Amino acid sequence: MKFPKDFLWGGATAANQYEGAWNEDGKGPNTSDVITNGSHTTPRRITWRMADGKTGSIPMAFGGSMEFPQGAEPAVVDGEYYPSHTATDFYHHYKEDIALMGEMGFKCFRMSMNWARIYPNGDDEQPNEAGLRFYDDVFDECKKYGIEPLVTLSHYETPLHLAIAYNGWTDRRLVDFYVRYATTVMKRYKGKVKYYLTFNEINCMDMMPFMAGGIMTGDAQSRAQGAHNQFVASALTVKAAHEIDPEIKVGQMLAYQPTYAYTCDPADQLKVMEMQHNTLFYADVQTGGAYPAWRLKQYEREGVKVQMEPGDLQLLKDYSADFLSFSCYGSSTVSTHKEAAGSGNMMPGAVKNPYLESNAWGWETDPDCLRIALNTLYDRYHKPLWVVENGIGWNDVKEADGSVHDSYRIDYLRKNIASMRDAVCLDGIPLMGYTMWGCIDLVSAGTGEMRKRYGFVYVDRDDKGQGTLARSKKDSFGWYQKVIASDGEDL
Ligand code: BGP
Repeated sequence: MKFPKDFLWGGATAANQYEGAWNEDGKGPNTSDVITNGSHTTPRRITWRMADGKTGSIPMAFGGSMEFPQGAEPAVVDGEYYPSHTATDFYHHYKEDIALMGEMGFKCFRMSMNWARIYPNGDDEQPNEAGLRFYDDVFDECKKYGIEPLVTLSHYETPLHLAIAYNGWTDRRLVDFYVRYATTVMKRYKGKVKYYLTFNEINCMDMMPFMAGGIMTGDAQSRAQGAHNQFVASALTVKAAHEIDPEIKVGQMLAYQPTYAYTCDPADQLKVMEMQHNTLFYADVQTGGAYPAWRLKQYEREGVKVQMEPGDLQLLKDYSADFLSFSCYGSSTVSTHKEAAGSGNMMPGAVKNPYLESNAWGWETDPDCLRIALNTLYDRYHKPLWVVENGIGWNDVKEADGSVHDSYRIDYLRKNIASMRDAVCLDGIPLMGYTMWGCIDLVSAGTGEMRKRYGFVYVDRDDKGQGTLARSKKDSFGWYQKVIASDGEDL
């Protein structure tokens, strides 16, 4: 069995984890630039400064509320280490990296554009020409190798000024700032970029409002308002895109994983339903075009009042996403019987699935997750899909001769791609492409570590930011090259 000829094979990255050059050529700071390193046992921290110069930090809470001390503003603090500041330096290595992607046979490169590189404060009147020129160069380089860019407009970053002065996406004015930014780039790169994603893993607004929306308050009201404003911004971006160039397709990007019940107790099935609802709410609105009744009831019960402007609901309906893309690394298992073990791919409350293996960070690998995810999402939304993140984090070892023997990665990808192939060839799911996460090594979003590597290409850099940044091919590099060349037949 083979994938269609026009299937967009490739890899995925994000500016704040890959690009570096955080304060070069007029770029402003963004929210990810004030988040320190962590590990799989210690959370990353958001650093702050007071007007009197006092500094400190708060842990990046997952799912909970965040409390900055009164008067504290998130800021870059001397003596701290911030992984995003140099990351793996795509900014100065883009030619080399894109050549490596070309050598693997990539048809597509998912990257994000750094909003603060284009509008340094977010609310500026004029864009930063040097920032625009950098992405022109990147897209020209992609074109040389016949690689189609897929651009995420905001991947876990918001210009820092918008967090401080507006409390991020809780403020409706961000809609205008974002649409100005999106319109600027869609016009500038007309003919060069056909595919855009509006917000990376938009549903992570619920778990990480600072990362997903520059929001400094973690309460339910702030998160709901932040999500609504992002939905409106997405719809207006779809509208603008179609006016600028009917060829442009704008997709939603959702963090998705199948959720299983630990037992056949109906109470466990209800738990699954609740977890799936929490995730799919975001796709119901952005791709489906309407708020689901159950969520409105929940807001009512919790006293959450989302401020909507007249016409918002019609806008969401008229300009829903053209396609639905998602990240999927494995699955998650929930139970009302067992104490949550804290494992299972970032899903709070998940328990260990006895049938599955996991990596050193407790992320379970599930050979059937993609087929299940693709069928579930297509059954519900009937729109083209795109797997824009999938892969496995591993503390790879580079041998003295520069080689990296990552057979575990090949094994993971082989099973996952086979599952995706079944969805396409046996179930008839319209799948646009597949971009493996972190195709060139980059820093981890969850922990800030460098050792949690995903790539086909190793980058010499450690958890403290030391290393030559030299690139070397892992065993999986040649394997993926062969997969692409055979249209996914030779796994
Ligand atoms: C997704 C994010 C990515 C990425 C990936 C792996 O949730 O969209 O930015 O990093 O997960 O996660 P981590 O880096 O924590 O291993």
